[in-house]
Amino acid sequence: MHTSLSRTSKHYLALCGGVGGAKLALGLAHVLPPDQLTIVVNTGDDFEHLNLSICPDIDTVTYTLAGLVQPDQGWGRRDESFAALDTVKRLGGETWFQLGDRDIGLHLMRSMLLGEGSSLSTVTSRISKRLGVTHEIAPMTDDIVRTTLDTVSGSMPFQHYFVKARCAPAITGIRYLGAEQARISPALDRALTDPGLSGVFICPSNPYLSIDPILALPGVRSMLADISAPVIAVAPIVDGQAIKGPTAKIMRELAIEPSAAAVAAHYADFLDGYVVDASDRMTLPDVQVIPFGVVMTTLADKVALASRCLAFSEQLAGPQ
Ligand code: FO1
Repeated sequence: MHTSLSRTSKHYLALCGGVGGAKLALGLAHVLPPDQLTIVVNTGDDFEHLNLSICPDIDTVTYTLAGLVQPDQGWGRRDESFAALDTVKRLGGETWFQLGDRDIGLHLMRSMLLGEGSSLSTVTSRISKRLGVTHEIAPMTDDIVRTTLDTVSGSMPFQHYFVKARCAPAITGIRYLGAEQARISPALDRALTDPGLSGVFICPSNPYLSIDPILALPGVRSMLADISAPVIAVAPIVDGQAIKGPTAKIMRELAIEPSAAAVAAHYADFLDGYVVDASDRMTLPDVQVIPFGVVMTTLADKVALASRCLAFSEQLAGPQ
């Protein structure tokens, strides 16, 4: 694990949300050594629930890289039990958010450590290392940012919209409360200012719910536009359909035609390379587009896509 402030070797940064992003992050962790990759994760989904500090995207990435994730749903722990939640139910508490017993153990530790004054970066690093992850996983910020959905049924915090309301209410707007005042995390700052930064990968996460909270932090968009390292995004949409989750539905509700091209347009101010499914081949001004299998089902798919992203970034960077 790299902790030094100056790096001499190549270094890569991945920006990601939960399930979809974690798949590419896992692939990248297979093709890059721990001292060459920083994975920075969205925290706009975080919330306080049952007095616990819950960071679903950080935990999804951590469990995925630790080999502990529930493989079918892509979040939460494998081999999970729900005895604690049964007790919450019996006592009349809220049970709409499925917290398993093993998962709750992590939330207890994080809540305690944050309560003692540790930063989310420190706590995330400690938890991921203790679970056996050797690559650096960091929050986008140590400050509080909360994604809030304005919908036809009123405004709601992210998890209320995503889990409790099952993404059903039509969206009229998305806000990242606290983002304007937040500072980027030390790991994100280090990566973006590292002279050895050789590539940035925007994982195939929901652009509006998972990547935009990171881009909303002061300086991130402009730094991505200014860095010499290539910025490469992987399309989260294939042939107008979201690979996973409500991306296409949200785009329609925001009056954006759901397509891989529309996602590229959303990132246009900093994008250098774009990886799309073969069915979405396109030409874009100032962006090189390559076709590749972006639907990651097996570990081999994840590793192959990560390898292709890496080769693409080397090609875009040119001879060093
Ligand atoms: N997603 C659900 O759809 N339902 C749940 O009950 C749920 C519980 C949950 C608990 C811990 C955790 O780390 C993630 C959990 N997720 C659940 C996933 C999470 O809400 C979303 O995948 C992300 O926030 C979106 O990236």
